[in-house]
Amino acid sequence: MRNDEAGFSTRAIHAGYDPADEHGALTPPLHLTSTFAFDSAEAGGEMFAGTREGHFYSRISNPTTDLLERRLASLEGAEAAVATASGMGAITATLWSFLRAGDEVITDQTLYGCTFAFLRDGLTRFGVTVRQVDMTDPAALAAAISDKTRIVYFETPANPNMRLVDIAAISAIAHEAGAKVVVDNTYATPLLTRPLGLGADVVVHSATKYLGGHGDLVGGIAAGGVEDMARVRLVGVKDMTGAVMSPFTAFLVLRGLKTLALRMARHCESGEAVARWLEAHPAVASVRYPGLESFPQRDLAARQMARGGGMIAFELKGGHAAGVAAMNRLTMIRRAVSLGDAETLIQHPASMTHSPYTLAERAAAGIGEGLVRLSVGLEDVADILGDLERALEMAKVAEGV
Ligand code: 4LM
Repeated sequence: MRNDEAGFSTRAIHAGYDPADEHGALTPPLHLTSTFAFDSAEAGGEMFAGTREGHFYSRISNPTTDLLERRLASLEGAEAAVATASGMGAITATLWSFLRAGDEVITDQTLYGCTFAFLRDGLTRFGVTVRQVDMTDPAALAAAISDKTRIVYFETPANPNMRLVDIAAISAIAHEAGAKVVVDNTYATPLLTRPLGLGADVVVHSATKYLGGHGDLVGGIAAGGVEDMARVRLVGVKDMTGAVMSPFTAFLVLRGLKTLALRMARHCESGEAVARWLEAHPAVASVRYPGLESFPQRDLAARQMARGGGMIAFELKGGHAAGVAAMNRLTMIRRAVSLGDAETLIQHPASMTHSPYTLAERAAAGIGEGLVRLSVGLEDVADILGDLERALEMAKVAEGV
């Protein structure tokens, strides 16, 4: 069986590894080493010169991390990948690698809060122009793009309001203008959406979320073409950010990937059930979930996502105060940022993950002050609904619904 012909789960479990190379060890070993001994001084010099293959320092490469990179590249349909210390490490290393003063980046208006802050406050200090458009409308990008635009950047579904961006349409416009397309695929995972197959050039992930899947690590990964990834590794990670993934983290992400398809199936099944339940509840004003008939971009969701995923954004009729009060009444669902864990997590984007935005910036991005974000976990769905029911029942009473 050739690895690239095997199914998704098979590749998530086997790609890039043969136990025969590691004393028959079924589980890929954890190479917890910072440096590697050279056979000779000349061999070391050749590795530094790039004329001899091999690992020589774990800020550049490491066998455990390398396996994760090859496995994730296989799942995303990429030529290569680079693992990083965090999702922000993947994003910053990728953008630093391709941008210089005078260049322009165009991004969607809705982004994870720290990505937004990095673009607004970080890149701009070094002479990069950052422009934001509503990327749910490809015509807005077509009107804004210019020959200075080097990167077009977005998330789909976007954190936290679940807006989708049409990867194929945006990529066609970006490529016409000579810009690279970078997509944050954290919410969808390669199981639901494969941006590179739809025209994107680079995919970035917070591996902290679904890829790791167990809330026990912080990590990131970028995937794309061989040349782009060499640049991200040698410029963005090695020299500019130093944001390299620890081999121990790579070991944990490799373990998480083995069950990615199983976990995502459950996240999607429960996500759909919870979204439908919320939509039917009298205390709920609106629900945004790509698998619902009421989802405004339902056609795009059907084209671009295999299923709706595990993330839901909703607003209660009582707005911000009701949302916060309901969050405080939950007993099993954890009040926590992050997402994609076994535990169901709830958070309030305006005061937490998206607090780097100003009020006006949140309004422009369509991030409501009362929006509540739910990451539906792997518990029995009856228990998730039971906890929500108790919390919302009281909200209903409080609202006189
Ligand atoms: C959160 N998110 O939303 P690291 N890209 C996306 C994200 O949601 C995140 C990152 C990148 C949350 C963290 C507190 C779409 C993070 C950044 O946290 O650096 O691995 O990923 O709750």
